[in-house]
Amino acid sequence: MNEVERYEFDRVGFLSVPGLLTEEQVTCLAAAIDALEEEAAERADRPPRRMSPTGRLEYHHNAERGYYVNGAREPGNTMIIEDFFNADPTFDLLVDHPPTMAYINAIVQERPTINNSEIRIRYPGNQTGTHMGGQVSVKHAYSFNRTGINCMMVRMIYFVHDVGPEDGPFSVVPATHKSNVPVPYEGRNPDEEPGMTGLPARAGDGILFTENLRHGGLTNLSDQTRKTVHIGYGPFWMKSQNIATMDEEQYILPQTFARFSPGQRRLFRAWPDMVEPAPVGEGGMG
Ligand SMILES: O=C(O)CCC(=O)C(=O)O
Repeated sequence: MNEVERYEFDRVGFLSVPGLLTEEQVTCLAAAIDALEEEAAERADRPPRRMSPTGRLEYHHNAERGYYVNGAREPGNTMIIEDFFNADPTFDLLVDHPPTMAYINAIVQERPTINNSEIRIRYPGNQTGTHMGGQVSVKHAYSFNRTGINCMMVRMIYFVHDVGPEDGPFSVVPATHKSNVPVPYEGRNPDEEPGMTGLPARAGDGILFTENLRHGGLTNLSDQTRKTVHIGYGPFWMKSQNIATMDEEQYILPQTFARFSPGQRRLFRAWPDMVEPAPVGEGGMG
């Protein structure tokens, strides 16, 4: 994260990152998302089902492929596929992805881990209601201290096709990560909320934001389905922030963990790094 990016992220609470993915990565990810959408859409309303720990949403659980899906493939609706890392090794390229980690390490001061993984598929007519903004919860806090920017949960969104102003862009109310008073507006319609700004993006771009920022997704007015990958990060002690497994351990199948590199595994280790005791006779335990 360079000086300008740091300034802008602190000032407005988000950062557009052009060309975060290579063309080849975009092609592979787009194909993997399409394949998973096909399967998940067929199963989304079938058993086995699980109510989220928050008690608000019910998911289909594919235990074999290790994902949860909510929603439906139909106009006006969204389908959200959580824990997609388990379903296809293609997504491994996003785990310990060096350009992404350079940003995450610059804004999360404690050792960061991945706490959220969702593919959002937003069909024509759909919108994402506005949420967050200001001092909502400790888990999402934004602050600045002597070391610099100090975020709790943050997210990176990856774009695998262009999303224009009419295509249901991700949207934010800039600078609300520093709000001190509750949002005074009724309802959660992002198209109507004062200050809500759509952020168009190109295939390969990323958008980084603090969860403390008020955000949502404008109505998809086009006939193109919007498909994006969202990955959340935070300090190592934060449990899953996926809705289906909220505040539980991250849901990573043994076979997924087995194929990860040591660096990738560390991003799912929700405990502190071991501190080696000083050897006897060197002023430590002797
Ligand atoms: O992209 C959207 O439609 C909304 C995304 C969102 O709310 C999130 O990633 O937290």
